[in-house]
Amino acid sequence: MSILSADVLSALEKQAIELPSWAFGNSGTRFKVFGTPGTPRDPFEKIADAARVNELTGLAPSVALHIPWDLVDDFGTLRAHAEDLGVSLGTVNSNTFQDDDYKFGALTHEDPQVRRKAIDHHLACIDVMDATGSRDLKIWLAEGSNYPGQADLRGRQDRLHESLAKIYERLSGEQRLVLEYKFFEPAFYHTDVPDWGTSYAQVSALGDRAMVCLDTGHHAPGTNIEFIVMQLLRLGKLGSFDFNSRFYADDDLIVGAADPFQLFRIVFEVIRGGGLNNPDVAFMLDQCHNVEDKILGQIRSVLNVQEMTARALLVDADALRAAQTSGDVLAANAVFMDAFYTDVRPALAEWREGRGLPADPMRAQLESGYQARIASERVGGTQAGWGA
Ligand code: PSV
Ligand code: MN
Ligand code: MN
Repeated sequence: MSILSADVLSALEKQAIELPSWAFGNSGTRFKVFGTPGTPRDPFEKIADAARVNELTGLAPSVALHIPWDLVDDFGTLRAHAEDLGVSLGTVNSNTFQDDDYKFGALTHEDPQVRRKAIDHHLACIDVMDATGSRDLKIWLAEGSNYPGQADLRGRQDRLHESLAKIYERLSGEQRLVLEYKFFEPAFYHTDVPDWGTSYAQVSALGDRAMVCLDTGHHAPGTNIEFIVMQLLRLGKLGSFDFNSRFYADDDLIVGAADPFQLFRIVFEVIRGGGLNNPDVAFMLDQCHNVEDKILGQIRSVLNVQEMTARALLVDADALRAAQTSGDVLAANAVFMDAFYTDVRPALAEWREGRGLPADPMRAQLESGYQARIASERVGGTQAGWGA
C-alpha cells in the first residue's frame, strides 16, 4: 500500500505550477552567459520546451510570458500554438528595468512623461493579456536609490500609488494585478517595493483584484518566509509565488535545491492556510538555468515542489495540534520532522506511472532524444537569452 493516502493523491492531482518562458532561454551571470545547443530562438520554441515539461510531469500546464522579451506580432497565434501543445499562456510579466528612461524610476519617476510611458507599457501588457486569456499582470519594479538623500522616499510611494491605480483601472473581468517585492537590487540604499508590507499596503489601496507576489529569493538571509506566507494567506492577499532557491541573494536557482526544508515549511503553511489548489494563489517558478540543462532543470524544479507538497500533506495535523495545545514542544517538532523526513519519491513514481506518466520524468527526458533533436533542428537565428 502506498504511503500516500487517497486524500493526499487527490490534492496532488490538482497541483499546477506555471513555468517562466525565460527559464528556457540562455542566462548567466555578469561574467558570462553560456550558450547551449537547442536553446529556443523565439517564444514559440520556449513554449514548446515548457510543454515538454508538462508532458513528462503533468505538473506544468501554463507558461508565463515576459514583455517585451516574448513580444510577437500576433498573440492569438502564440495562444493557439500553446493550446495545441496542451498548455495555456499564464501570467504576463511587465518590464521597466531595461530602458534608459527608467534610470531614476518608472512608475515612481519625478517626470510625469516617464511615468506615463511606464504606465502605457503596463496597459500594453494588459492588451496582451486580453489576447492570451491570461489572468495575472505581474509587476516587479527595479526602482529605488543608491544614496541617502538621493530620492524623496515619500513622494515616490505616493506616485507609485497613482501609477498603479491607473494600471489597475484598466483591468477587466477576472484580471488581476500582482505586485512583487524584493529587498534590494538593482538599487542598494532604498527600494520602492522592498517587502511584503509595502506591497500589501499598495495593493490594498487598489482593491480586491490586486494581490501580493512572493518571490522566495527576495528576502534578507534568515527571513522566516513561511511566516509571511501565513500572514498573506490570512489576509487574503497572497496572489502568487515566484519559486526558486538561493544561497546568497536573488540566486534564481532550482527551487528546493538550496534548502528543501524551507520549501517544505512554506508549502506546509500554504496547506494550513487553504492555499493549495486555491485558484487565488498561483504557483510559478522564476528561475534561470545558467550551467544546467534548462528543460531538465525545470523538470527537477516541479518535481521538487511536488515532493515537498506530498511530504507537507503527510504532517499529522491532529497529532500536531494535540502536541501544540498541550505545550509538548518536542512532540510537535517530531510530528513535523517525521513528515519532512519521509521519502515520498517511490510512492510518487508509482502514482505517476498509474496516471500514464513516466515514473522518472528526468530519465524519460534524457532517454527521449528530445534535446538532441532540438539541438539539430534549431540552427541559425539568435538564441533567446535573459533579456530577449
Ligand atoms: C526580479 O528579480 C524578478 O524576480 C522579477 O520577477 C522579474 O520579472 C524576474 O526576476 C526576471 O527574471
Ligand atoms: Mn521574481
Ligand atoms: Mn528575482
